[in-house]
Amino acid sequence: MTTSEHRTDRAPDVVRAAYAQLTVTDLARARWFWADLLGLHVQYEDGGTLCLRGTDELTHHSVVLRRADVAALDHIAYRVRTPGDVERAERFFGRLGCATRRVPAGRGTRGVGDAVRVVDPLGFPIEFFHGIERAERLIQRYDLRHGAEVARLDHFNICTPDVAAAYAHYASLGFRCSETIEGDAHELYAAWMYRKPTVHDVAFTSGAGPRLHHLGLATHESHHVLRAADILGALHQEHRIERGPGRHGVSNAFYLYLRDPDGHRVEIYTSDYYTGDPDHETHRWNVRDDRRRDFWGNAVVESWYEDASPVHDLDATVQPLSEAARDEWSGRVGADGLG
Ligand code: 4SX
Ligand code: FE2
Repeated sequence: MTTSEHRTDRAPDVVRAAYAQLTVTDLARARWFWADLLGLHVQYEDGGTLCLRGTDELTHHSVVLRRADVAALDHIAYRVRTPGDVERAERFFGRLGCATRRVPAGRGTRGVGDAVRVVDPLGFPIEFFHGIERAERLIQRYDLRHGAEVARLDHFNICTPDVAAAYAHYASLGFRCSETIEGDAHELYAAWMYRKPTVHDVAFTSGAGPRLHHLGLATHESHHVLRAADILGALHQEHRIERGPGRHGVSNAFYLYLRDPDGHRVEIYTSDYYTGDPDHETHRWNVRDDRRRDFWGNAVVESWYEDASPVHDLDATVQPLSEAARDEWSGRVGADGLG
């Protein structure tokens, strides 16, 4: 094999979790939640689509909402380092026997250049792109900030029945692991993996899948997280607060989970840590450590373990689910005597 052939065989060089495209049933209600409450900036809108970005983001969007009859995940998208990495992604997933589709610039999501979409081995619709329209710098437009003042997309959290398989797949894509939740025999209940030097770009929650568990959106400070909760209380929309505010054990982030008008879950997340050193080690939590998901020991509500958004295939048809072997929800961790 020549050097150049060898190079095209490599996994694509993923830069970061870049955007998620969700379908929503009522765009006006979704606009209230994502733009007015969360404070995402509306970069583009028409009758069927909203493109949103955080105050620090310099690319066209990090959340895209598309009007449809069923609320689901259209796709998650990773930005790759070079145009050649888009082709590498196509070959990488083609070799795995996955469905792949090229989406030329202008034919897919607004602002995005040549891309490839795949259904990955875990069943998730994923786009890989390099080029994306750049957007006006809003970092110091304090006059435009409102709501929770979301700064940027931080991560995707996905439900999958086999967390060990998800870990192996993402490791083969060059992701490293910052933290895990494990049983006594090191069986995996959850894992956090990254390309950008933070705790994660993607995390896996053990459960029926493929489903989207949540999008993690970062703010600069914990008072922004509290502000989202206060605004919801003031508007008598407290039922949209699902879990928190609290301090995570895993990641050490300060957090709040909300449900949008269609039930999509979003996490407002701040103050995790740097992971970019080459010898950064995985931090492992035991599944019986009650600080793992909330450092102060507050119980996690059942809906957080049970509910998640369905996901589309490449033709926007909702995909069937496989059930999980492992269940972390307390009391039923008991399959192997835990809990
Ligand atoms: O609930 S966990 O503390 O395990 C957790 C959940 C940590 C970081 C996250 O982003 C998350 O969604
Ligand atoms: Fe999260």
